[in-house]
Amino acid sequence: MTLQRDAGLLRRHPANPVVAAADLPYPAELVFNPGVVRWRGGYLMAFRADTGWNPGTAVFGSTVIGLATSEDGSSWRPRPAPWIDGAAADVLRERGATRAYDPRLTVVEGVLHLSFAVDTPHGIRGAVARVDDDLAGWTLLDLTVPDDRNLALFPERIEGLLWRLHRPFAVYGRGAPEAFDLWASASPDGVHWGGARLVLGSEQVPWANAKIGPGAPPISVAAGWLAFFHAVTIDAARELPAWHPGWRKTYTAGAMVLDAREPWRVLGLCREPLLVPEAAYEREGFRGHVIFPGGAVLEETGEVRLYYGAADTCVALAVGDAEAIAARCLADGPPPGH
Ligand code: BMA
Repeated sequence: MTLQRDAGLLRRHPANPVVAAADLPYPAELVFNPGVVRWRGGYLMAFRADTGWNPGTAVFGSTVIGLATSEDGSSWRPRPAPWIDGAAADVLRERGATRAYDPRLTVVEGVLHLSFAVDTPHGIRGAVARVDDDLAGWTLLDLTVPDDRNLALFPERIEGLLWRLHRPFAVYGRGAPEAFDLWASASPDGVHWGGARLVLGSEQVPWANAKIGPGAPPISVAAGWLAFFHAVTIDAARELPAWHPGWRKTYTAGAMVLDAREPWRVLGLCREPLLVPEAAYEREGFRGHVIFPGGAVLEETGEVRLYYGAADTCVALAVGDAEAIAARCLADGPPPGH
């Protein structure tokens, strides 16, 4: 499968990568997969940082979630110490967690929320947590049943309910390997979730031949919700540059518009990817050719800043016009039926 060119709706920021491992004041070989929100007049980022690369086993010894702050959204100051170590935090460790990673941040009704993936010996689970105002502590609200991850909360209640996008791993009953889809579910309180609806099947994304998953928490646009996602294309014949031996998956960013009141309904899907790995920092690293969007900030000017992990190695930023991206999704129309 040949990857299409990108839709030409985003520009990479000249300061890219905006956060790299060398910027961290603690040991890290990789810093990637950021969640970003506007917070207290500035910007707040949560990211994944890995250290202790073992070339023999091709795994990292430790994964943590770190925080960084910024006044302008492009120059970032990491905090002096890691924030969450999934293997050490009591509430996760007592549930058997071995690591926590891929954070997303959403301010819901003025309260900062964090969602992230948790590896456990009984499967991968998605966590939803409420964060204290001073960022010192957090309260776990929900851990999904396995296997599920890439949780992204909507920033507002819809018809009185909280909503999240997520990506369960339907290993049996789905046919093709890794044909995983994007779902939504709702909750009255952030603790009890249900009413799951399929949002987008991986087969509906024209440039993907494997799994898809939610990216950044959706942002509000005139027609509904603009939601960014990641989509995976595997070329079995082409090994990609990576420290990870045998890496063949290309991750791209895509966009769709969801209905304002029925957020599982896709009003428009941009038929071309929004970002395809092209820059050196997207093509080379721990896993080359990876763009993994986790944070979207809508500015008052209408500009959207999309923050993404690049090559599973650093954090990068691309900017565009939110309504223009939504308009392209709507012009392309809803995806063909499930
Ligand atoms: C996914 C997750 C992400 C990672 C991506 C690309 O399955 O593990 O953390 O960025 O793969 O390697």
